[in-house]
Amino acid sequence: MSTELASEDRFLTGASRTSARRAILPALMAFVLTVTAVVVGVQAFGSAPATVADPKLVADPVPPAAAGEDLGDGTRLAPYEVVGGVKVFRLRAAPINWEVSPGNVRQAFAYNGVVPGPVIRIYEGDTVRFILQNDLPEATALHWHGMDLPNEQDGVPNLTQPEIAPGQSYTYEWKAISTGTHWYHSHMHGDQEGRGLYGSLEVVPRLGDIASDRDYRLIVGDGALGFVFNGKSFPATAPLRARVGERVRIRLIGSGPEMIHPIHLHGGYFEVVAQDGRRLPSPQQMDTVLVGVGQTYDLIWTPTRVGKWMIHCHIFSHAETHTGMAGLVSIFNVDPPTIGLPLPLPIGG
Ligand SMILES: [Cu+2]
Repeated sequence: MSTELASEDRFLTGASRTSARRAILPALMAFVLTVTAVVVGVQAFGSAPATVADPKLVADPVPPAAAGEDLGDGTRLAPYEVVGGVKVFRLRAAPINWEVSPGNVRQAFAYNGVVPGPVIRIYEGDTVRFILQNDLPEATALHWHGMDLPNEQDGVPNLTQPEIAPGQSYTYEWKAISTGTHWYHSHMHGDQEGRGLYGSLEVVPRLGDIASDRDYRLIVGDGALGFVFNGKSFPATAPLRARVGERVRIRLIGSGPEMIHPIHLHGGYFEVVAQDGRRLPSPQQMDTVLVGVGQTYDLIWTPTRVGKWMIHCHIFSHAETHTGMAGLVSIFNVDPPTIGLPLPLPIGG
């Protein structure tokens, strides 16, 4: 009960706080007792369907088109509309049946019907609004990881906002100040994020972004969906395309929720050019980077040879089975250059 009182007290400010507390305390206690009784009753009544993989719980499927343009890495760009100068995004959290790899269907939670949720790409200085509809069988809240924003928009249930109950919607609004590669995710319970409630949040700097010919993201997951890149386990991970000589940007995002993964790229080194959205003053050359939960890294890779080059977690139980590769593996299909590079000398006359 003391937690409930403290929670209510947060919404009172300034000189009104003491007198208001004195006046409303008895009524508040009665109210809290009533609410607690109702909540306990609802939880007892509703606990069984919330924890069982019941097909009836799966909401109406969301057509993938609602999640926007395919970015070529298994993710989709979030569509938005501009209302009074504000970019307005709509996100619907709902249970879905998600095929992690052929024949491996899990009950997932998803934003707009896809895992990861759609990629939110905005510009520094944009004012953005997110209308989140909760069609999950349980409460939720949405956190904007890495964003510099007002505390009440931070998306932490029972700290900066009330929980968003099933069937309710909630609106967030903030101005994009932090730039670079970040992400968004459920901040409710430990398992909502691992079941698919996360996505890439990319803020393009007004003064110029990291130059690249290709822009891919790989969100690393190790929760209820197993070991997944962008919601898929190899061989279902999206094949990535590049050409020799191109600057390929790879945004690695550690969504966890549990583990640290050494992500290794075959075919030479890459440069780590940003961490947690911040440009590094001295990019580092590596072939393996350790991606912890909550971290993001921006890599630039310039392929020098044609072929099929793996990018994978180097903990083999996260990427291999006795019957072949599975889990955290994606393949870069590198084609010859089109222009701009000298072609190999012809053999013979
Ligand atoms: Cu791993």
